[in-house]
Amino acid sequence: MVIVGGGVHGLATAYYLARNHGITNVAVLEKSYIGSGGSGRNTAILRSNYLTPDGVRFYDRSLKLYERLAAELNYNVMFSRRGHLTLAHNDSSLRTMRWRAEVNKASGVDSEVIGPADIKKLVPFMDTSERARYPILGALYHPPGGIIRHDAVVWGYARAADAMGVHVHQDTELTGIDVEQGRVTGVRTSRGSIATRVVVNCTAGWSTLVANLAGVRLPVQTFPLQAAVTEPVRPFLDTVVVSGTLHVYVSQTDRGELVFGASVDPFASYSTRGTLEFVEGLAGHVLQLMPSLSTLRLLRQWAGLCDMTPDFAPIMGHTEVDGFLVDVGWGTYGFKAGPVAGETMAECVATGRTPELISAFGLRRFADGSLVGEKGAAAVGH
Ligand code: PYC
Repeated sequence: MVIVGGGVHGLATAYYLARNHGITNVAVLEKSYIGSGGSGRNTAILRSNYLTPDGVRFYDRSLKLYERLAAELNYNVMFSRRGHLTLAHNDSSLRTMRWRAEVNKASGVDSEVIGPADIKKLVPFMDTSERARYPILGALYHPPGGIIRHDAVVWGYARAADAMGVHVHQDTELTGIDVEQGRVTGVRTSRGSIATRVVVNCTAGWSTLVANLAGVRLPVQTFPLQAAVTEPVRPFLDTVVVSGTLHVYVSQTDRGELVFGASVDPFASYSTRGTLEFVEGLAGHVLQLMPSLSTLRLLRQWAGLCDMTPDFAPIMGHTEVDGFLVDVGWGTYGFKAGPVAGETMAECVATGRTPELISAFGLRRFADGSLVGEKGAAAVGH
């Protein structure tokens, strides 16, 4: 079978096909180098504190797979459980945090709403006083959340899949998908053709273009999401902090750098260039939250592409073309879903059945009107 996209989703799908189902006749096609797309362009935040029961169960499984990934792959992916705080600066976000906490707890996921005094204990340098320009009323605290080394995740899955016989073809662009009488028969690439009955679209940014090659239309729009990193400083922040109201999230890596992100860019585009407008907005918001960071220098910035669906939940599973499957539409949630997406897509391909964990995420839901509604769990505004 052929997997399109050599990011964490494609490589994890190949790995679980081989490991869980003994299927090793698999080619992963990557038009650039592995991890060059969204997998290498995110802020590596892991969490499962979602809003819908479908989302919570799904991301909880991913977090559990991430927690044991280093041991499983025998590769140091630098998983670091930090605790994850989503700040509420007004009554309506506090209400959403309470809602999320209850849905999380009902699914056995550790999350609770805490007040300013407890936030201060977790992040002592944050201004939790009522004098702040945007006073903090409370936060959703999610102890299992954390960060990981995203490149290592990609390399670990690729190495393990390769060791089981999967072929990873870098610098190989998909140029066509052959469909005869409603079923996939092969693919064409910049380096030759492959006869196959199964193609899995695990791309981000290009997911609609790849689907078009099979004649499948996806309800997806692509937006850049920018991020930036500072020079390294002594460790002082061991929690992931998110403020949806101020459009900012921040964590400190093991190297001491602060990694920041904000909202998606306001225009649909395939651009992965950083903009001055983004850094100016980011700096303003960060300093409203943490004024003491004003002397830090930004080292670099980057952008990844986010494929947004109408309900902010992914599109996974079979399509109307027999043998053409999709694992797309991840918006700003893709990296943290890599392991569970790989595990469930592999099961879907190997058994021909849709696993319960992804049954809510099928493409048909847009025709049926049974949407999932995961926008309230976004780290920042869209
Ligand atoms: O969902 O945690 C998140 C996130 C952070 C950055 C982009 N998405």
